[in-house]
Amino acid sequence: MTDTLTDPQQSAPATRELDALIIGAGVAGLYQLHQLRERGLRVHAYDTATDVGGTWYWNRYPGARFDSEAYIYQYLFDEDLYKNWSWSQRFPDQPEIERWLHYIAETLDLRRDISFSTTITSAVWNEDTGRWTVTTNTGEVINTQFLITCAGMLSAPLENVFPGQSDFSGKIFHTSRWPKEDVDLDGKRVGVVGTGATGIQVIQTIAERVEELTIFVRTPQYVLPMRNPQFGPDDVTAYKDRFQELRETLPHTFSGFEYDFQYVWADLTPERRLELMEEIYDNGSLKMWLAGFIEMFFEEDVSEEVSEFVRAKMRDRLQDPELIDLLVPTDYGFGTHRVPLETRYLEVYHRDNVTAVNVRDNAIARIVPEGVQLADGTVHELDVIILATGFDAGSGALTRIDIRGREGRALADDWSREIRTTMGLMVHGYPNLLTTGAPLAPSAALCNMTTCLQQQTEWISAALDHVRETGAKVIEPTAEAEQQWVEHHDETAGANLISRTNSWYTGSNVEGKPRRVLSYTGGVGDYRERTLDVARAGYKGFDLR
Ligand code: NA7
Repeated sequence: MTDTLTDPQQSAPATRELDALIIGAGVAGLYQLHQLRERGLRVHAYDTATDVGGTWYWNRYPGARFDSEAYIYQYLFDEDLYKNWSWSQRFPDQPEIERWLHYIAETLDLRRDISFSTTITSAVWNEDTGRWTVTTNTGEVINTQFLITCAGMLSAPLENVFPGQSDFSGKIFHTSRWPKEDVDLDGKRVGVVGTGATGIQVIQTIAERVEELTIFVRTPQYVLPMRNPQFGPDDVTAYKDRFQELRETLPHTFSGFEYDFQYVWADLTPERRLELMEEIYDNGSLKMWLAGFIEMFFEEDVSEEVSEFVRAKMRDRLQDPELIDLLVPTDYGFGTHRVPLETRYLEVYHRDNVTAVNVRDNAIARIVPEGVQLADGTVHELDVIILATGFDAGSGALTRIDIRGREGRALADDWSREIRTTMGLMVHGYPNLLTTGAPLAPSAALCNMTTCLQQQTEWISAALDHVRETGAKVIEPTAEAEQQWVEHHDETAGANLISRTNSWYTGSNVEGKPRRVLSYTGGVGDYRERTLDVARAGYKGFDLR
């Protein structure tokens, strides 16, 4: 670290000089930091949180847990690191996941190169020096060659959703800003807005504890029951014995999970299809979605048949026609947005202390001091409001930072018109900015995040090696390469029923956000090959200077 390095575009002198600055100390940031430090780069990570964990630091709401099997969510780059950690169950809860990430940080001794409680507020590219000037909320100014964002795909919460929130006389919590200290919900009248993957986990967890639970339902979800056995020593040994197999297979599957599509719908008799659906459904995992029948993403009649199978399961559990009307989706296909796993979620609606409020046609108008007011004037009186209202996905984490590229362009402006990237890894006009979990790559929506983030961070490390080996200082995708990727991405997405459904997958959950399927839908293995092809071709489509 040097004391003063003045950047011509900034008045404040830089206090730290780096080869690479990493934004975020979650799953991606930790591994990226480790990789670059191993290479001898001067690298430092920054995180708003007080500790490591990213998603698993912020989402500490009641009931937060994996929908990925724990043993595939781990890093696979080091066998000892993998095997010296043991999970207690197939889909562990947030506290256990956070402990695992602490174990990673401690084993790799990462905390010494992370500044916590520090938010990156701006990053300005200087074409003359070929470096970024980065500023934090604590007044630090950092001069860095590479800026690597590991800021999360689902990390920019939609917190101010309703007018009048500050007038509420009780407490409002967004699920991803849940306090570390215990929140007392016992004996309280609690309202939950949002029935996505998060809302479902909260609802099924708190229903028994609270005095009254009011659930505001707008769009119902297809849900799958989770099978979540505890792991005894034999189970742990068994999955650890699969380390090599997992390492070899996960990066090449469609979704980065241990299972993959294996049936051809057209080759199966109706009886066999049903038999297979029952079998896959009973697996109690996301297999029904990510390794059932790939045709359901493309062909309306297959989508309808699989959707109807899941609807029938839901109807069986709900029985009540009013609840069926409210909670069983009919206007979009199964799997065209995130499918949550759940544990007795639907049964919650049968409880005496639970009221389901349909806000599809009678929307939430505002928050008033007593509670939630609907468009028709009805007020639901509450002590606590839980907003499980989701995120400005993919782009939000980056547009909330003032990122200025070549010729002063602003990423927030560019992406307010059209969200574009090159393979989700770089953006034309923003040299030496490398992104993980960003739009147009296969993150979160259809991917086991750790599989994708390991692959992306490894690609980034290799790209930085290449730049350094060639003696160049700067790497940037060409406009043509970016256009090609955007076209390929859109073509892939356009063939898919996902593009027709409204959810964060298409950006439709944020007012004014340009619509585009945010995640690459061509498959994790396919994406990996495409990004490796670019590298093998000497970073074809990237300018090195
Ligand atoms: P999601 O999946 O975006 O869900 C947000 C929920 O909040 C969804 O049910 C929304 O209904 C609801 N919502 C948002 N605004 C409103 C208003 N104004 N009125 C009523 N309901 C509203 O977020 P999650 O946190 O559950 O999950 C995000 C990802 O995190 C998930 O996919 C996993 O990958 C992990 P809507 O559907 O818009 O009608």
